[in-house]
Amino acid sequence: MKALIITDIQYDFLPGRSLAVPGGDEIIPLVNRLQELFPLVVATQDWHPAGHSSFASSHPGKSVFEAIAYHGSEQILWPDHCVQNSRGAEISTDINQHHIEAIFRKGMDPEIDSYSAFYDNEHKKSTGLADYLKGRKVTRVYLVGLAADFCVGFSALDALNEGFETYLIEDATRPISADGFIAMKERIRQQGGHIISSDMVL
Ligand code: VGL
Ligand code: ZN
Repeated sequence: MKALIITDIQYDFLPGRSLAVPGGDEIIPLVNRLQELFPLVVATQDWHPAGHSSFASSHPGKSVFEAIAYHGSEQILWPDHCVQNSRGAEISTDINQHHIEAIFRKGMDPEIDSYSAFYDNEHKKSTGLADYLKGRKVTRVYLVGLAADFCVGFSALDALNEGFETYLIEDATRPISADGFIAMKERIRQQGGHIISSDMVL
């Protein structure tokens, strides 16, 4: 059984919004076409409380995109984004939601950021996605969405750790940083993941 995981296609990650991923809107028609090919589709939603510790605005004197040490690990400081119940946190209505069976939210802990669809960045709490997929007899996962070098990439690494055969569909994702995505793809390949193009699925 295979599943498609659609990561964070929310307004704040789309052009013109606070944490816009360049070209993020371009993937939406392809993501919708891909959904038709999967017996199971799930999505994730970045869902931060106002004043989240990953926001630069929560750290006076610090700038957006600066990396700081926080709780003993590195935290990149982001513009305010995907605040619970805000318009920016909504999944784009251009995404067909008829096939999406469940939406896994992440980033609710005010003190811990959460890129992966499976675990927070300190691997303290599971979203339940791995158990959900295993309960549905999924062995192979395909990842699409935003951003390639953060939430999609870290989801792929966790999927591999959870024992799923893992495919990142490169043209159905866009990165915040092109260089960051090159490094992420290397990590995914080293751990046994596959970087593929949508024409290998369609
Ligand atoms: C993301 C940075 C902060 C993502 C979420 O969805 O890739 N990136 N929060
Ligand atoms: Zn976030």
